[in-house]
Amino acid sequence: MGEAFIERIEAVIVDLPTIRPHLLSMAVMRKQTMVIVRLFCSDGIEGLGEATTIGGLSYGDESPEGMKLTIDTYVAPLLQGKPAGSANALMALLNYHIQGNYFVKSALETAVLDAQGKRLGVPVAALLGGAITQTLPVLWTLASGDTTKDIQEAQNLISSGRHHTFKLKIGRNAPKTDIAHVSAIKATLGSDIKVTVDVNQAWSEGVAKQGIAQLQEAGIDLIEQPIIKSNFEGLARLTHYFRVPIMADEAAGTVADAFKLAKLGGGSVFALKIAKSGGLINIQKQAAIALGAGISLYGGTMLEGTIGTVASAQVFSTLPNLDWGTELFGPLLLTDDIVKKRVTYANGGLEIPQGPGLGLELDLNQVEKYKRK
Ligand code: MUC
Ligand code: MG
Repeated sequence: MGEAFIERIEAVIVDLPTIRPHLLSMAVMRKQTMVIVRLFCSDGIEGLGEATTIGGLSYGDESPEGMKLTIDTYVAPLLQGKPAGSANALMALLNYHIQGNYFVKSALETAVLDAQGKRLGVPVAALLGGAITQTLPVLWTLASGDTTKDIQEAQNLISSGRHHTFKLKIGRNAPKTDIAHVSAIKATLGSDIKVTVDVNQAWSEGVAKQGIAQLQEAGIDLIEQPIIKSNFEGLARLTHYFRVPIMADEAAGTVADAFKLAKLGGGSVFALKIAKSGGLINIQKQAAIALGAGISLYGGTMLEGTIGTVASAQVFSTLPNLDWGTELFGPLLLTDDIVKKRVTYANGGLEIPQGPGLGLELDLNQVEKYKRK
């Protein structure tokens, strides 16, 4: 049998309802939109990938509609007929012909790795050097916008054993209001429960200096992306100034961003996301930079559905310095799914599917139901 090649690539936009509105500083999510990539190969194997962003164009600079157009118009014709087995070769080709578009590249690379894993009968993590763990710790984000509801939600999740660490999204309200909200939640949950805060770039450096001082005082464990992503030096100043760890999220986009931040000391933790970095293989490159610089890692999410979440989990499971665990709870924010078997969350963690590739199967009836018409 000769080498398999790529026959066809399909991109489908799917809208799935969320269990409740999810409030971030820059957007309110009432549904999640994902672009599902189906990569059909000449040996009959299909690879799956996912390109998902948050709130249309309010978080990243690729929209679901734009990502589908990019795949249909530029990516599919470029990859059609090419050997399917080498993600490195295919990504080099994509990077040569297509600038930016990291979310799209991540989805394509995921589909190539999924197909190759299925072909060889191994999980994607095995193609990336092998997994260190088959489960990953997962926190939950409290983002209903209401302090009492958030506390109730956290207490229910603690007693069911599903999560024991929580992230709070702030930056929509005046700092004083947000800090009171965070402090009330932390005080109620107590010192055994870790609480982190994501400002999603909403504060100026001056406001951040005052706000973080109060959050540190309230016992918050980690501060995520307090200021605009382009202010690397400001992030370094805050990292040096405070005892509480500062995490770079939006700032730590690409491999080059990770290198520049590491050089400056911008952040003592990096939030890694396959969509920001342009794929799973780049996550390992960012992780190597962090390892060399003594920076801790956190497995981030673009609030992907099951395919993007499992792709992230496959690469995160290979990282030795994932000190802050992960936030791979995306599928739990959705009322329904498009895969045949949903992933399992228990005891504060995600069980990573161990089947070939991503270990997932698309449910075509569900895709039809939620597909944008
Ligand atoms: C972000 O910036 O971290 C991740 C979890 C969540 O609730 O929002 C995302 C985005
Ligand atoms: Mg964040």
